[in-house]
Amino acid sequence: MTVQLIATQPFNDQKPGTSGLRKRVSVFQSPHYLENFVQSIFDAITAPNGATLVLGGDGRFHNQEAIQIILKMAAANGFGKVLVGQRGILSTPAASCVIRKYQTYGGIILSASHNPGGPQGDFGIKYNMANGGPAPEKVTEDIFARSKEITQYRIVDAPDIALDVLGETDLHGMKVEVIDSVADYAELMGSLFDFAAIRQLLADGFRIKFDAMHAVTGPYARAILVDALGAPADAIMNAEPLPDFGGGHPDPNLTYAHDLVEIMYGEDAPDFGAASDGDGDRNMILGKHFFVTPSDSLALIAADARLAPGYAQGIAGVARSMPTSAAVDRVAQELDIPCFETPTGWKFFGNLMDAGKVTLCGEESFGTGSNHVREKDGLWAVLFWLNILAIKRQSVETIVKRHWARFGRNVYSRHDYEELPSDVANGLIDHVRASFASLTGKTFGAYTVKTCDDFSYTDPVDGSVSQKQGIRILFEDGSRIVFRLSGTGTEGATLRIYLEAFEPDRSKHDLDAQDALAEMITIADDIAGLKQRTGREQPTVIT
Ligand code: G16
Repeated sequence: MTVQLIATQPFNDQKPGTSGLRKRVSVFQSPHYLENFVQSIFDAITAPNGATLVLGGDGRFHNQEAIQIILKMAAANGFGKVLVGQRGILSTPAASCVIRKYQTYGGIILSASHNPGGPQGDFGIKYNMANGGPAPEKVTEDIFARSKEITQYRIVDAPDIALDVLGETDLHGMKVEVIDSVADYAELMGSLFDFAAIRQLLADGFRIKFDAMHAVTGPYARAILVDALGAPADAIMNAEPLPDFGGGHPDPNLTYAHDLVEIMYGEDAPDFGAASDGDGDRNMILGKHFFVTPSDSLALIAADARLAPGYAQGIAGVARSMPTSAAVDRVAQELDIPCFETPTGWKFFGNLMDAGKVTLCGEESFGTGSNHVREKDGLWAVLFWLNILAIKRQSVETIVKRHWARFGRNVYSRHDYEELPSDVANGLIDHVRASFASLTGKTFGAYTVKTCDDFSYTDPVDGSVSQKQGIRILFEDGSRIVFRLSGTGTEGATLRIYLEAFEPDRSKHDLDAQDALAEMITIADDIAGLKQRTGREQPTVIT
């Protein structure tokens, strides 16, 4: 076995987005592409000789090949040990859990999350720090800077390592330890939630359906929901992880998790439904014929956090991304705890959690989590809901409606326009930005614009500033429209429009969100010239 120095040339497109570098599989398969980025990570993080790394991915197409390359590069770059999930698999929250539990230097996670997989699909890679969370912007900028000047990478010339059997192997002096992908994570969940109460709820006939979408959470859900909590095996659907997610789009929302949605809105629907995404960090929560928005889910969990043993002492504070609805702000106000508003991207929560300022965090993009790890966590959210349901013994719909009756309802929806030509999307954003002065004070039907801005965030812990994180049009009555371009797409640009209105009147809480927001939807079109600029009559996805 020898260390090889391979000459290479920089690629100019390795700038990490909202969550790491995501590209088509074919891009990652092109010569030196993955290797350049991995070497750029290793150069940027300057780990001491002999450091330990965690490595795993969501099992999508190209996962195995990439794991082998990264192991050989880690050995050539002086790492002492790599903890790798069995068969190269670790859900994103499980990777975060393992990094924290074994106090490793950091970890590499291979995932393009909710983006489709397979040879024509997407692949992704990101670096997580010793706290278990995604690298902050300062580090991703260093990685990007290295990727623009790289001239060579280091790799060991060695045969592939077997990853199906647990145990330790030597790779050019570096230990490769294959670990159980599920065990550490399942143990952590058992320490946070009232498993006995959930087991009793299920034994009493409460029916659940969890859609793993042929992605990474199948084995985790089986170990926890079926083996530990006693749910029947058929409570989990699409449980077998597949490299192409069975041809589906592993994004747990009303459009892409349609199999589950049909069941939950059909005859004889189960009492509780949930789905997770490609790498297990997102969640969607459903009741019988009822959808819980991620923003409401966060607010509800915050309000009832004390029902779960891991949070029985109360929560220190909450944080949400700017486009997430202000439902959780109202709960924070009543609990008299701080509430932080950050840019989109889980990495912005890390400092707040490390500093003990917040316990719970969430995003409208189907992400909810807490300081138990430093990633959002799909199954954690499912277990939190089951814990609450096991204690309250009310339906999902009743719990949500009682929450609205108490706090008021932040009516909310997100409209996505996927795969727009980049110039069209950028033109639209520039146009709205250029209209700030003329919009302020303008009245559209029942709504008057109070102010407009480009959201900017100063991290209260390290003082770092992130600018241009989305355009906010704020109305006099507290309603708002936010325009933002996604940072996770791989093809063209995805425009996201976030719509929110506050409804204190209980008699109107049953209205469908699209109906309640109809006027705002028209105003968004007026302000941005949506239909005319995009040539689209409808959004691609409505959540
Ligand atoms: C990632 C980030 C999230 C973010 C989401 C959507 O999630 O971790 O913090 O909210 O993307 O980002 P965007 O609106 O820029 O597409 P995931 O599940 O894809 O890792």
